[in-house]
Amino acid sequence: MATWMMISFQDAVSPIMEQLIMFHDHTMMILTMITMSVLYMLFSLMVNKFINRMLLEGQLIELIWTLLPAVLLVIIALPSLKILYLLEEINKPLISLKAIGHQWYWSYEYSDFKKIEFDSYMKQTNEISSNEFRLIETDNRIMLPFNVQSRILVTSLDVIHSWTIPALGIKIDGSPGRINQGNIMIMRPGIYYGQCSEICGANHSFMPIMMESINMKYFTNWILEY
Ligand SMILES: *[C@@H]1O[C@H](CO)[C@@H](O)[C@H](O)[C@H]1NC(C)=O
Ligand SMILES: [Cu+2]
Repeated sequence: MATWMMISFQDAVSPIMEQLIMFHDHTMMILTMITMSVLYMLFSLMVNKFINRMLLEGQLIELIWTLLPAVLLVIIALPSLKILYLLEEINKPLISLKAIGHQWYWSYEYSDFKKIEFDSYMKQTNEISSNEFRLIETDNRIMLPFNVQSRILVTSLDVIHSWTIPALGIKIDGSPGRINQGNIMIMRPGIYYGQCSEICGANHSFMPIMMESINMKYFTNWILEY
């Protein structure tokens, strides 16, 4: 869940975001290792008193400092590519949610069941209650059940927007005249937030995304009673 004073990632609520966080940790370990050894070498160069003015070449050391970075790059590239292709994977989604970007709000459609359509505007600061988050709460939430394969279709009616929920590891551009598809698999109930992520005009910062994840029974009730 998003809370105050967070500096790192939110907890993952989808398998893909778990993979992304693990990949981030893996890459950070390699980065720390490189930074520390470079700093050590810089420091020891400054303090030691050895000189070797006649040095022209050293085949072995050159081989090592060429091959080692190459191997490190492969170790980063392989899991990165794996997740990149996993992001595009989609497996018989049960529910399709359409998100349409407008200047400056999102509108949503659930057309699998009956024609459910609504706009989702940011709540102004004077409208929120004390348990809500400023600039990220919306008047109408999107609902989706957890532990179900769903699909998000993103498009736009004016300029390019980008629909994202970081906790789900999803970021999809909404371009006018195109429909982009993404896969949603929420693991837990909860409320997840996101913000438009493509500069789309004056009120770009004020078109947040808010999703509530509930169980299938409540979700069907919500659909039936809409
Ligand atoms: C942006 O939103 C604010 C607050 O809702 C509104 O007063 C303002 O007119 C909007 N700006 C534009 C350019 O529409
Ligand atoms: Cu935007």
